[in-house]
Amino acid sequence: PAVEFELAAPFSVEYHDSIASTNNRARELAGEGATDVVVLADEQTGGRGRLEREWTAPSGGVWLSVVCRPDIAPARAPLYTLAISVATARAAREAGVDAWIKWPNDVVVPTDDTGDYRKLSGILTEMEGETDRVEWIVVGPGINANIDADALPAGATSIREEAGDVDRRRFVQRLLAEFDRYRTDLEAVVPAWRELALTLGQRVRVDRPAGELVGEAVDVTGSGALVIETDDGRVTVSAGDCEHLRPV
Ligand code: BT5
Repeated sequence: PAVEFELAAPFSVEYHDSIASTNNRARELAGEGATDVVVLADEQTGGRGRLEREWTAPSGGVWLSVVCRPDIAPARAPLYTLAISVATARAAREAGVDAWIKWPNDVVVPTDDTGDYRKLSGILTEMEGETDRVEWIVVGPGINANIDADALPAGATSIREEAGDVDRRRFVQRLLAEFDRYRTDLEAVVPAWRELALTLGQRVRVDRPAGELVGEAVDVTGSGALVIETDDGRVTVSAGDCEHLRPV
């Protein structure tokens, strides 16, 4: 059964020991008109990644989804993903992890200086709305917190593996405070994001429905799209068009 408690104003929290997917529950609440509600779970049995991929979410993680109803155009919604990745990376750093952001939606820990990394967190952002106005946005970060690496897919890491267990309540508190600060000051998101970005300056390969792209990641635009310098000039890729990005 869900337990409700106050965590970080202005958010109220609905906590579940186990749930299929916090994003599914948050979408349900969003449909009922809820706002500033955080659905938080210890374990997910049907966690979702982007593009219908699976998200492994055993007990000990921080699996949460925030329901927001901002008065913004849908084109600015990716800034919510960047904002929560900034908040996640900062909270992870405070827990002692060498956390960096990999565009568009991962928080990772570099393994060496070749650009290789392990994934600590991923974000699933979903929304509904008209062409000119967002109805609701659900921002769902999943963070491998107090979990052994062998309970996670290859290429993943956790706060436990990197720095030892974290107080999850404090971690969530910190994450939500940072997120709240940036969602109310969207202009500050991209500058903050740049400071934490592993991707900028890297030579990357991006898989898109329109085909593969190789070049140097040079910047993000004001709406969170990645600018890549290719042999044929600069190309901008939105998060929605990115199936996969890896350093090459
Ligand atoms: C993501 O998708 O990275 C978004 C994950 C969002 C999960 C959160 S948890 C709270 C909320 N409720 C949900 O149901 N979802 C959100 P994507 O970029 O598609 O990456 C998915 C890929 O990451 C998978 O195909 C695996 O390769 C890998 N993966 C799966 N589980 C992982 C984990 N726990 N840690 C690291 N990598 C993982």
